[in-house]
Amino acid sequence: MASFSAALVALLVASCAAAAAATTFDVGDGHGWQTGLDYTTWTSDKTFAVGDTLVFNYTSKAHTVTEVNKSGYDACSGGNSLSNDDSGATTITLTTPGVHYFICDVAGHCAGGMKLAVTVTVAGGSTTGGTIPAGAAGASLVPAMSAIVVAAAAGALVPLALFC
Ligand SMILES: [Cu+2]
Repeated sequence: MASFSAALVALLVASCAAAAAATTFDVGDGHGWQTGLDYTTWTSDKTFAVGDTLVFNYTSKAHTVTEVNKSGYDACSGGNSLSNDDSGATTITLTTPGVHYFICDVAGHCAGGMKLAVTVTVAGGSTTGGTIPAGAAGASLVPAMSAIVVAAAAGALVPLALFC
């Protein structure tokens, strides 16, 4: 029984770590935040969840990272910005699900490609009525659920609560 318990604990720890894992995305990867890139293409193969972080790297004062609403994004207007930074290294933690919009508010830069829209899903794969991409979200949920079922069967709900 001891070895079974040890295995169970290891499974729980691994599951909790997987469920809680947040991803840090370097916007534009090695290219950073600049004109001439297509950030729609950059996001196309990525899944963003609540708790993930976006890091924008650029020359300080040369660009801004301005969070806007959809109309600001569509019009390339930072007039009603939700946040704004031009420090050169802007870190944005995605704290709410839905679509988040970012532009560069330097004249001409948004039109030149510096606009980013990311669709943020609820971590763990539950849905709030939206647009969960198939695959990635569910894949992390299933092992976590399995661990909970196993833990319940073993009467280990108290340790589970401690670990998560
Ligand atoms: Cu710019």
